[in-house]
Amino acid sequence: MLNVLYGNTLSPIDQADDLLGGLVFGLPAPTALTVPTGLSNDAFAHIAMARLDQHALLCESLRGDGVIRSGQLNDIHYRFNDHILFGVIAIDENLITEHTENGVSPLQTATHQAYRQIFSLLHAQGFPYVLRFWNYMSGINALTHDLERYRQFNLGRQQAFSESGQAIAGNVPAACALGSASGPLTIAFLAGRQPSIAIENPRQVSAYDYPEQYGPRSPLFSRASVASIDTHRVLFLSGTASIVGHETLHVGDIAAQTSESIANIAAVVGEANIKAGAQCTLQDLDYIVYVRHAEQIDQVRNVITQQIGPSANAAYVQADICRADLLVEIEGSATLPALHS
Ligand code: 3EB
Repeated sequence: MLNVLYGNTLSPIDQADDLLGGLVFGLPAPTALTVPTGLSNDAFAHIAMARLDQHALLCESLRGDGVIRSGQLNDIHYRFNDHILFGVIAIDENLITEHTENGVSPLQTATHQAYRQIFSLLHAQGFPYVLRFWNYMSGINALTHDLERYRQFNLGRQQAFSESGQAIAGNVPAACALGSASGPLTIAFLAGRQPSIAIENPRQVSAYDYPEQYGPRSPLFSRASVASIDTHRVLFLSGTASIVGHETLHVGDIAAQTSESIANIAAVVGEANIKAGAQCTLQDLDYIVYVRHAEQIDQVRNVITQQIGPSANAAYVQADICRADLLVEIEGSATLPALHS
């Protein structure tokens, strides 16, 4: 169902019929023309982030069985089968003209519009449960309109969740939010017909309960979700960083931030095992590692090799992280053994 291709994606694959969609990372940003047709369709997000561990694009692709249909609604391109729907929306803030006179930033408005469109599509198509969101925006730490852009994004996201009748605490989807080198606000999402199990981290304050010092509206995501998709179960590990309680730890120390992130991942996977019977180890996940400073990749990789193991399946890209003092963020996914009754 879910696989992350780490190989050289420039060699096309033959069977793309079961491809729902995915995300492609590269710098300059991949386009429909530079991604091999076997690995792309309309439901692919193109993210302007340099891959650090190989001279190849990174492609995270989602596969589904049975008949796959495609659609477009306003700015969303999506594909779906009987069980899941994957979609991508990209909104160019430069084209937003409304609200700016009230001090509402174009990014906040774009985020609000994007999430409203997503929830209305999912309602119309009968996939009410979002399992995972992927959020990418340029200049994520830049200060405009008197507010860091990530915090503007959180304002628009929270507003759209509320207006769309989505929970703003408790059972919220897994997610990541990262800064790209350029390009429009791009949000990918995977939704299903059954709720997933939201997992929190006992070492961390839930993101939806972060205090106001991190912005006027909290981020909305769970630390992981365990989704049942037809006969499969999948663990989606949200972007995980060096945060304990609600505070960033080890400011300026890349090795210690990586190690703390792995301790958080271990805690989240432990919770998933307890709360959802995930039976998952750190070696079972496929990881994407976002590194703020490209030259620090070796230090990050050394810690991952020591703590997860030499065979850790990790791909590395350069990205800005949503707090200026965070140097690394790690996300992952794993297909889990089926539940036996
Ligand atoms: C954190 O733990 C790090 O805003 O959707 C991780 C995953 C982070 C998702 C989001 C933010 C998001 O707060 C940042």
